[in-house]
Amino acid sequence: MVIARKVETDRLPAAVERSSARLGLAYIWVAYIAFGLAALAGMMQGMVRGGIMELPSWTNYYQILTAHGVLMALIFTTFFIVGFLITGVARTTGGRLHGTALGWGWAGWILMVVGTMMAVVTILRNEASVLYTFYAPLKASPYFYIGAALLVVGSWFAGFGVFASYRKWKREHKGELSPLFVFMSVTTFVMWIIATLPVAVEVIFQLIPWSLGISPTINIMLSRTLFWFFGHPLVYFWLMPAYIAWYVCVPRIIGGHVFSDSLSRLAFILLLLFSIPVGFHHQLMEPGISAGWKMIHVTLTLIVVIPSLMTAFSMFAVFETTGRKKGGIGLFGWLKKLPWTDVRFFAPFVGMLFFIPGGAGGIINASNQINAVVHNTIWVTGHFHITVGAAVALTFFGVSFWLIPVLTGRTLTRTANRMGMVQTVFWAVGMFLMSFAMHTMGLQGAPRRTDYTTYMDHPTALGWMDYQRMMAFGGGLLFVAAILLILILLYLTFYAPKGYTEYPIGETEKKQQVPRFLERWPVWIGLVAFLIVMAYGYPIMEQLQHQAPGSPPFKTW
Ligand code: HAS
Ligand code: CU
Repeated sequence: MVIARKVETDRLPAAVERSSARLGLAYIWVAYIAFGLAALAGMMQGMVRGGIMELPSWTNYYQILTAHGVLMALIFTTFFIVGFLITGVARTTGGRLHGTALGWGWAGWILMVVGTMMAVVTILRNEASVLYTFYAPLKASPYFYIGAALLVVGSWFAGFGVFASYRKWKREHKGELSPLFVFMSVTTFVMWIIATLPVAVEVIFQLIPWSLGISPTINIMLSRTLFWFFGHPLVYFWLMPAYIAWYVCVPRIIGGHVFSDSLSRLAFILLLLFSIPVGFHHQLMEPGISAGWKMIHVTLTLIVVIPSLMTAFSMFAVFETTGRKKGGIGLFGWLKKLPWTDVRFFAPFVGMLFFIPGGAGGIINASNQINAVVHNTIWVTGHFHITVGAAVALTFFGVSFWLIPVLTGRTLTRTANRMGMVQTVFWAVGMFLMSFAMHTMGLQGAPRRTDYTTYMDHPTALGWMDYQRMMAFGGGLLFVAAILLILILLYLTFYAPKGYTEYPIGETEKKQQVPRFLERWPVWIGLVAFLIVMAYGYPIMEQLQHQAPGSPPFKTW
């Protein structure tokens, strides 16, 4: 295991040059500040719902739940993703971002920080307990929505920085295939920019005027449709960077090779095409959308599962071929040869394990009739804690353990590595217990997004209490893991020994022929547009034409 290669590599230049590293670090640290606050809120929620603790009178469950969801799902993820992708693009396009890309990167960071502050302050002032989906007719202060819009626009700027680097690289390497990491980052941002347009429309034309009192009512159906038009690709915006780490970084960390360049690119193109036209799988139980359109979205949802199955296949292939090359024999001998004590591998690997039930749960959710059983129950909360909260989050932690040392010119010491392993185990056990309890209670009908209640001591609800306590216990472990993580990352930022750390970028074993059409952006973007118009055009037109009476705003807290 090569973790601290201080002595022999001291003279190597840093993988990412300083000005780019500083930008990356600025993104990563905002991400982890949000993460720390979100973890605290999460732990309190678990305790409250488990009946273990009561909140002081100046706050309430829904305020804390909103803080947790917004900080974790929207702020931590977006900042981390930009920090990771932008530095990876720097690393694979010559070690640095040029002036234009850096400019976009910093402009994006400033907008995102301002947006974050606006959203967080309104939540803290108890003016925005609308949860992270900010569903109408719950009404937040207009500053909350403006903050959310700035966060999104800032992330577009970061995307423009990635595009600028890509364009420059292409100009300087005429006729060559772009590096895999860059290709995947460009795909992720193209998907993200297209997917955030509908939520921008919702926020700018519906929520803000309504929240300001300019328009007295809101078309609820339309606002929810526009939200999920964005909301599903949002979860793939979290997943795709984790996949980049799996496809590109993990093979290098374990001393293997990227399984197939073409397959990896094809998986990303499929994610670009099919992440977006599927939002109705979040609205299967809603009136106002006819069954036929729901059916089309369900079918497309099952198609977007395919690139994930391709990813599972590739990762198994990488693990097995690498393990066998290292001398693993028999049916499972190769497993023993994987670097189990290297947290850079261990954390994302545990994430992958979580994604097996996570993906299966997703397919359950998407199955129209079964959705009636699980929708709006705490099962769904269980589902997204093992997808984004485990598969994605553990991968991001695993990346942080090497990315922060790369950016600060320090090394991941043996002790830090060991602490990282402990942290991973705490996170995994906490998440397992919590999400197991959530899935089980959800099947018994326990609703999501509710404060502590025994429903007037109804026997069914009393039967959930053991699971609620299990959830709270899991949440406690997660909080311990979060504190430990932040301590390790502080150490890696400020105190770890100086030295060279590798930015792991895997390559294929032999040069592979990659079909050029995979990089024909106009074709793919045209196809995305076609799929979107096909899946959403008619239903949105209908929602505009046959409007139910609009709703005035509600402040329920
Ligand atoms: Fe989901 C609700 C359907 C994936 C996140 N999802 C949510 C919500 C969130 C979320 C946040 O159809 C709640 C939103 C809210 O607040 O209301 N989801 C799916 C489907 C998939 C899926 C079909 N979801 C995700 C991912 C997420 C995420 C990824 C975050 C990152 N989801 C739904 C539906 C709902 C929903 C409904 C609405 C429910 C309702 O009624 O409200 C699929 O894309 C999943 C495909 C994945 C796989 C797994 C592949 C496995 C891999 C690991 C391989 C492991 C290895 C380990 C290699 C098929 C890649 C090797 C092991 C060795 C032993 C060697
Ligand atoms: Cu979805």
